[in-house]
Amino acid sequence: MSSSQVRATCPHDCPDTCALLITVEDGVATQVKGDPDHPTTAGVLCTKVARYTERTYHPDRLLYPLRRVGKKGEGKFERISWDQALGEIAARLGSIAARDAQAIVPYSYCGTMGQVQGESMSARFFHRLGASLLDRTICAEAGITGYRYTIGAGIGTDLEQVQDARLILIWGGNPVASNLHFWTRAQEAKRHGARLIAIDPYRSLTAEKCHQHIALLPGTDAALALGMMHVLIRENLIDADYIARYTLGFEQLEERAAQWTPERTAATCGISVEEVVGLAREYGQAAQRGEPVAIRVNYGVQRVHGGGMSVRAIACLPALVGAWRHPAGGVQLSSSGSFAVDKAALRRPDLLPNPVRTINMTTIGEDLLRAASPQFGPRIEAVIVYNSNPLAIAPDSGQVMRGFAREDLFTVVIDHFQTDSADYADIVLPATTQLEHVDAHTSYGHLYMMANNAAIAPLGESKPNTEIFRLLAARMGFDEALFKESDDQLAAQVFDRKHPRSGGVDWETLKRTGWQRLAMPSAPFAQGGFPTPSGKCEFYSAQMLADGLDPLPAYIAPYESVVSNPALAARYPLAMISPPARNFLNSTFVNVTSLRATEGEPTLDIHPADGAARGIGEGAMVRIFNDRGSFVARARLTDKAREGLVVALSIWWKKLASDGKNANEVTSSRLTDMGRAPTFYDTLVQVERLA
Ligand SMILES: Nc1nc2c(c(=O)[nH]1)N[C@H]1C(S)=C(S)[C@@H](COP(=O)(O)OP(=O)(O)OC[C@H]3O[C@@H](n4cnc5c(=O)[nH]c(N)nc54)[C@H](O)[C@@H]3O)O[C@H]1N2
Ligand SMILES: Nc1nc2c(c(=O)[nH]1)N[C@H]1C(S)=C(S)[C@@H](COP(=O)(O)OP(=O)(O)OC[C@H]3O[C@@H](n4cnc5c(=O)[nH]c(N)nc54)[C@H](O)[C@@H]3O)O[C@H]1N2
Ligand SMILES: [Mo]
Repeated sequence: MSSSQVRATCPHDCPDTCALLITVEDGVATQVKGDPDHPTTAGVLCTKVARYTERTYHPDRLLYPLRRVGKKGEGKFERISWDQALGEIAARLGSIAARDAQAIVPYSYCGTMGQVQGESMSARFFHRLGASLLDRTICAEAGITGYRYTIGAGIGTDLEQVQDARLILIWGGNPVASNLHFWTRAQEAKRHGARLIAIDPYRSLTAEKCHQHIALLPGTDAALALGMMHVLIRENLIDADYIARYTLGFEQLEERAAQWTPERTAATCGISVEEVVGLAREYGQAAQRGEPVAIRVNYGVQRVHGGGMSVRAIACLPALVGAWRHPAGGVQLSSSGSFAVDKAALRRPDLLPNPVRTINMTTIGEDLLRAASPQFGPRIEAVIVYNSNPLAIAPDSGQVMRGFAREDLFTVVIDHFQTDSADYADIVLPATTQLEHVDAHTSYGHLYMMANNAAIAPLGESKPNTEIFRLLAARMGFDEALFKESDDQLAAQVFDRKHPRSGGVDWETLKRTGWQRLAMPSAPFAQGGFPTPSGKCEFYSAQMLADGLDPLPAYIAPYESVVSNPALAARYPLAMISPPARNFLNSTFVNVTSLRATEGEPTLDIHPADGAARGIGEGAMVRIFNDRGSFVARARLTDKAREGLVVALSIWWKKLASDGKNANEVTSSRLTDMGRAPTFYDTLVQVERLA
């Protein structure tokens, strides 16, 4: 028997990007472990990825190309050969492109975070074709845009320093579920006496383990940050020296914050005046004592109308109190901006024959239903889906479903499984998993460049995304050499070796070692050096003004709340959020039996008072609805959800729910204040007991 260990990287959309060791015996992957030597993975994996082999060798893996034989959405398919599949796709795309290639739309997100199996060969293909571009906004664009205006780039507190913080605000994140290796370090800090405060409308798995939980109303985080600024400035808990040297616009910020008295803040956020004042004092006083104070702001705060502003307001706080002076202080939203990725080399935007339109993935439902017009351009005639499951994950799902159900639409879905989206495909193509292909990874939670080696041969006739687009390019007659580059050649172009932070990384070496830390210091802004236009932390942003936004941090009310839309709230009085369930990764892993068994079935957490008012008892089946649609879940009466709030942990596969629907039936496709991003957590609903 032959046995070996292969260095790999977790490909999933999670900040932790773990280093993996795969045990392979006689060509079969038998175990997936966390690399004990990788500093942030530290030998520990989440339950999901520890079961990676269960997903890879799942009996439902797609192993052959398929052609739809039933109606769209019905899920009836027949096996075809690769030759037939590629021939049909190339013929169809070719005839559409002969009229206007912009009628073809790629639809992809982060099923894999790999730079190679993500956007490399696929981007080259679509650019060369002249297809519409895709605005990949479904997750983080609001928050990262607000962060960039303020800090300059996705650079923040180094995860490897967090254990030394004395106060940690966990703001709109649930790291127990969604950022485990941050949580490990936060707990270490806690053991050394640090205070942990969760700011979250819901008592999440994380909030219940913090010293304090501030349960504000969804979408009101900017108000809380402004209220904190008010108290910090009024009580002189600020770092005047840091402000003078390294920030821009303090006077204007002071004026703005003056408007946010603790009373106004408390009323806006639905919390007490003591909570506002107490939070600001704790934060400011710890900083004044010279203690490292850290904020982990996460994407949970930015899935609302004012989501960009929420992140921006929070990102101002560390500069105000001088928290950046410490390696363990500051704020982290994402570390993605720390990496120098040569996207132009990978994706070749220079191949675009002429300027083309951009379709926003968040509004795919609306756009699929749109007619041709001078503003919109041609009607969408073909969608190629890979690394994503739009039928389950995109907002206003009823509309998305009607769009994908169009008989005249040609849809290709490339995936590991017959997802909700694959049921609407004309052709389904089987993709390889991370164990079967090569890739190179950045991270949005740590500072390591990562390599993924293929551990096993592709299962069945599955192929890497890259190979599929290589073959399609050949069928379309794209014969440039860049369509023949191997995955190793692509991977070698991922990290810009000449960039000082890349530390001269070499792909062959990285494949052997698995990972290499970026050459950058912790405490990135101890002496200013913010990558903003002014080089300072911008409390006032001229760029925002130029972009038509308020140049100062501001509170923007949710679209749908009791205060901002009382007429709507009269019919739909409950705010609904649908954050990730611990055992799923977006809609990935929902079909892994052991993980789904742990989550049970779609649930709705509802406060006992809200339940009682509707005659809903523990365990009752309920219907959650608004004008956009409805779905069914089992009620859990719990004060984890504050009164007026309901929580539907997500993202379920529709076909694995009793009613064939999920929480996105009721979410809206309206966009955030900046970044053109979704507002999943800005949703009013009503709930009723099912007869
Ligand atoms: N297990 C698991 N891990 C994951 C994922 C997963 O699906 N499952 N998804 C991955 C992905 S793609 C992402 S983007 C991240 C997301 O992970 P996080 O950034 O942690 O964000 P969310 O899970 O969206 O929400 C986290 C918390 O924000 C709270 N929240 C909701 N609305 C608000 C609000 O208006 N204000 C505040 N302060 N809090 C609010 C929710 O109640 C929730 O507890 O996690 C990644 N990791
Ligand atoms: N209601 C609600 N909706 C949400 C969210 C929420 O919190 N609430 N969160 C939003 C967020 S933060 C995000 S990031 C999006 C996530 O949305 P998506 O990025 O679409 O994520 P997944 O649902 O996990 O779907 C990824 C798909 O890619 C496939 N895949 C994985 N690797 C490969 C590969 O190598 N090749 C190919 N071809 N396919 C592969 C997987 O099998 C899976 O079916 O969902 C958003 N939707
Ligand atoms: Mo995400």
